[in-house]
Amino acid sequence: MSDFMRELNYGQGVSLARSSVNDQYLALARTVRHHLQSRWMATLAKQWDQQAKTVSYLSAEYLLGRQLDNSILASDLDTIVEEGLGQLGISLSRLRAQEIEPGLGNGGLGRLAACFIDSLATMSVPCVGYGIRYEYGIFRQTFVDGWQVEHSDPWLQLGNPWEFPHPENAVTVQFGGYTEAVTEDDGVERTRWVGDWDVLGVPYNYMVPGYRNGRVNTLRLWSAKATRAFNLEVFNAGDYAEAVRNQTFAEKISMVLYPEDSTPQGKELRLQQQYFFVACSLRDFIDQVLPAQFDLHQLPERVIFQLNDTHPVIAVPELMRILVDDKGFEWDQAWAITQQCFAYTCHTLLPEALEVWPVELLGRLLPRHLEIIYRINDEFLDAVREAYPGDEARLRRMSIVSEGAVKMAYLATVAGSKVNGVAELHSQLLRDKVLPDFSEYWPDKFTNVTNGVTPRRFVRLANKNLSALITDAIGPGWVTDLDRLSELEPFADDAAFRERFRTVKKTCKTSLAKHLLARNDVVLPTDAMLDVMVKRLHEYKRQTLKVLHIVTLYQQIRSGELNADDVTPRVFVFGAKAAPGYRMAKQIIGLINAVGETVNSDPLVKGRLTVVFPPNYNVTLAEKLIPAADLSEQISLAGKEASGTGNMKLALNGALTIGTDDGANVEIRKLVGDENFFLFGLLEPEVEALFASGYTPASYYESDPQLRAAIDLIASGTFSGGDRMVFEPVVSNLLGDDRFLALADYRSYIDAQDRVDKAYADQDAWSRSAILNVARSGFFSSDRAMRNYIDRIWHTPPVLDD
Ligand code: NBG
Repeated sequence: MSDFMRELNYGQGVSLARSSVNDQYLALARTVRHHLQSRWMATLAKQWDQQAKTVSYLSAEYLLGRQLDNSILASDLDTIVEEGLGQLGISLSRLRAQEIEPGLGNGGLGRLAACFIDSLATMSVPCVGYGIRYEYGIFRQTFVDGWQVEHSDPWLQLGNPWEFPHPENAVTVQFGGYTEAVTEDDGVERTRWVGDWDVLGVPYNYMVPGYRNGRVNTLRLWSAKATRAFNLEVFNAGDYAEAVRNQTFAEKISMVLYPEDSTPQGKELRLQQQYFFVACSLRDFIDQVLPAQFDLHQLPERVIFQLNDTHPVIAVPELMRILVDDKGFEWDQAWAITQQCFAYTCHTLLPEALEVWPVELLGRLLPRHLEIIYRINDEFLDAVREAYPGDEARLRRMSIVSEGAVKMAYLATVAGSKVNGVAELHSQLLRDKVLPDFSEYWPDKFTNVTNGVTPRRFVRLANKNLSALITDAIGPGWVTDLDRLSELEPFADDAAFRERFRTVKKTCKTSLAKHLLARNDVVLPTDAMLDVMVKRLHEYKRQTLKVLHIVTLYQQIRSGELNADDVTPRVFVFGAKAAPGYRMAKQIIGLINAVGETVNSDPLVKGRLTVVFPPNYNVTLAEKLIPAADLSEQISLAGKEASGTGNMKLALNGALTIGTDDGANVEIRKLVGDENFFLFGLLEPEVEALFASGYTPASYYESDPQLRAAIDLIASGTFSGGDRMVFEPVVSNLLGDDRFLALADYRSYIDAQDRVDKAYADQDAWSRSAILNVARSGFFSSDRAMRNYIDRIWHTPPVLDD
């Protein structure tokens, strides 16, 4: 603790007596950070010595969650810290609560990136994560009268002890301008891009500690600064705003995270962000990570740039530009290298979510890159023409550039050595539906890697009680070898163990209740089934279907059809942010809150049905909520959810899933067994068939009295103070359009919920199923996902001790 006191006194410059909680938090963070720093240096030195192949993960988002706890856990300091602070009369949990989580991501895609870099560090595999240091992360959500209101997230305001700025390694990135042909000294004609304006990218390094293995990798996030921030002459002339205009203009590039999930935001600024961070990253990798004078012909032996969705795909023409224009490579040679250095992960199936950029915009912002894309496309189409002579329609379908727009997913597919989806079903549909021509042309290029989640954060840290129970039963090895959870299987049949498991669940609920009371002044009953639906708000995820279930139960009790005493007490917990511009999603948030308000205050259902919707769902809240859950709602329309990762976290924490045959649910069900999973809903081919035959949602409304009663109750204004117009958009959308087939799956969903109730009535059998869910979910570790990427795509061995 002398380290802590030194940091407090000399780092923060305060005495213990006068220190604020924030001072103490910062001092503790720096103390822990010191522990990791020597390991960080050693890891980098070892990787340098071995000139090891490195994963360069390019991702516009990293949803990291809080750093303090994870760093303490990774460096095995838990006990020392807790005891040491205790002696000083400081509570660790108070300091923990002081940390503002870096919300540099929207949802699953950003959280996945964070899980992956955690796993790579734990597996001693060299990795640099590259991304953007957004000044403002994902917006903070509050509710006003039940409606979402967004606030900026100034997460850096109180200081950030986890980052190391390196302005001396700043990179200049240019935009705009034109290209020209120049004859170089060697007499060869080359293209030169003359930019119009530029910005500086300043790197901020973050440590990514492996779990107790002495390894620390790097996450490098870029912050935009002006190259010439300040004009003294103009300032002296008195025009202060004009004097800093450049600064404002440049800094906006890394100012905010686009709060979109699954849909592209076709904004010029977004393209600027994308090019900004990949241009910085490629330059950084070549200049800083590789040795000076490195022969770039060998690049594929030293790096694989993993494209996390299409956001970083502009890196492909950027590497070509560097090789051809800056380094003087022949085009063919450069292309051969580029194709080996990239791989692409697709994270969606919604066609509207595949990024395209208008040719006009690309040409204006990145004229050289557009030329390069045209040439890549021409040569690619020549090859296709040769393979399929005379098939003009196919050429049109496969063209990277079409109708004035560049399709980034196509560019990534053409350039990547591998293309993968994120769950079996998703990869299949990606091959068959999204990129069929490409998978026919390059069958071996396509592969699957089912997502995973880090057991360190989402079990070991989030659920200390369950972790202790597991370790007690099978030893601590599961934390880095999650398959070993299978050794828990026999314990499912051990009555005493089931009892202990139930006690753990109960403890998690109590601690969640305490947390929600302090956080949101919400009272959470702890003796009911905790039925959890946490994820971004999206129509395809079908939060409305969940609402229809709640309203159905409520309606049945109100009408006397059901006796309240016969209903399984449930707490329905929602967590969801809606993209600020997504009106229907915001309507649905309003509806959930309105239903909650009515149900929670109706004495008729008191203690039976409770709706809880804490605002601002984030990683920190997830870590509290997931351990307490009994039931996991994974109810997307089949064929729409690429994978899901919340489903994995919930199963690993002993929640049973009610879900459709979609994304990774398919694999969860296969592994945990049908009898420990509540399946419902149309299968993906049935969805297709229903659309093909002409879907009429109103017919389901007409023919199912319970469904009709539920929708009528919403339409009647019961949840909106009698005002029938408030939720009219939701109702008319369901009855008139219902793109995501909520009404078609309603009956099957309600029936499955009845099965849930029956199963829950036998607590002992339920615990058995829950334990089996834990025991059989080891596959969903992100360590396994990383092994798959390494074997199938990256071929990056670990750097081990000699
Ligand atoms: C999301 C999918 C999820 C998936 C995560 C991580 C995007 C574009 N996609 O199903 O919707 O689990 O990616 O792969 O955010």
